[in-house]
Amino acid sequence: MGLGTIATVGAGPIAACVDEEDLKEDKPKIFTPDYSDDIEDQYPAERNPAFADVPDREVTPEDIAAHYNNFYEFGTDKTKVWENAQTLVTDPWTVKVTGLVHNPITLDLDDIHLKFPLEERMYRHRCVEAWSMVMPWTGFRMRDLLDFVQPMQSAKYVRFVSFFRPSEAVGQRELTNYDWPYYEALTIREAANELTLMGTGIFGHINPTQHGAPIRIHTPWKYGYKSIKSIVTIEFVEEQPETFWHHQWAEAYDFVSNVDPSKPHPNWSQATERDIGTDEEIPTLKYNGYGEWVADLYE
Ligand SMILES: Nc1nc2c(c(=O)[nH]1)N[C@H]1C(S)=C(S)[C@@H](COP(=O)(O)O)O[C@H]1N2
Ligand SMILES: [Mo]
Repeated sequence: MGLGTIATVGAGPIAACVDEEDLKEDKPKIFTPDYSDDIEDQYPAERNPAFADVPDREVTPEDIAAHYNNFYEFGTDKTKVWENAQTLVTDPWTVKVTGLVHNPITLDLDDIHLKFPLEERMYRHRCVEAWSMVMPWTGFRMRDLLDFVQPMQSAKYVRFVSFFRPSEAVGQRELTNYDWPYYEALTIREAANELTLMGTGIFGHINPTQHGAPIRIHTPWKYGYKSIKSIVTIEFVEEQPETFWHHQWAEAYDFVSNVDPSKPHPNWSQATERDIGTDEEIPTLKYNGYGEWVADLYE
């Protein structure tokens, strides 16, 4: 996993014979993009008491969460994504909200952080690869964006597209068997669900690039790949859209992709998961434990 460096450097007092400065040099760092003071003043946002913590789980240490990422635009080695992602320029940034809406809008970096009320929520995050984390995310409800743009009656799905900038993303240059840019989608009802967050920050500050700066989504009852990072387009459409991973391997990655311990991946069981913070193997929960919020969407 390559987490050895972090654990060594992060753990407790450093032995007297070790040059502390040298160790600091080697330590993976956490960089957050440098946005305006107005934006930075939004952090940390107030935590929503309904999602203040996750019962029976420990918060994943930030050092681990920030250096173990899936973001194929920056390669397939999860321990290198944080470093490779530093080449992505996220200021300026725009998100075009378009398609079947009465009020289309293009959000700039200020709008992303200032237009809708930000809050913090502790969420479980379950990757389809059977590992998980628990992290405090900052963001606004996708529902607030829906209220603003006013989807038309005919809009049934929301489609999200990430950036396409091969010059800034080594994975888009080298992983040529993928259908870039990354794209995902939700039904309108899923997008309007209380849980669905447009994620602008993590651990009380702006998203580091590896977590999807400046804006990504969080749908914590679904596998992590539905939570598309670094979005540039949000489009409201009538027909169910294709998605990046379904296009890649349809039998393994369906449109809905709700966390379900009883439905194995073609290559492994989904009954348990490894918490990458504690390294414990724990049972996977139906809807990742969020059934009370979302089960009615699927009845
Ligand atoms: N654009 C884009 N978004 C993405 C991915 C990706 O490769 N590209 N990977 C997904 C997967 S598989 C997971 S598990 C999460 C990881 O989010 P994190 O690195 O912030 O924990 O991002 C998701 N969003
Ligand atoms: Mo994932």
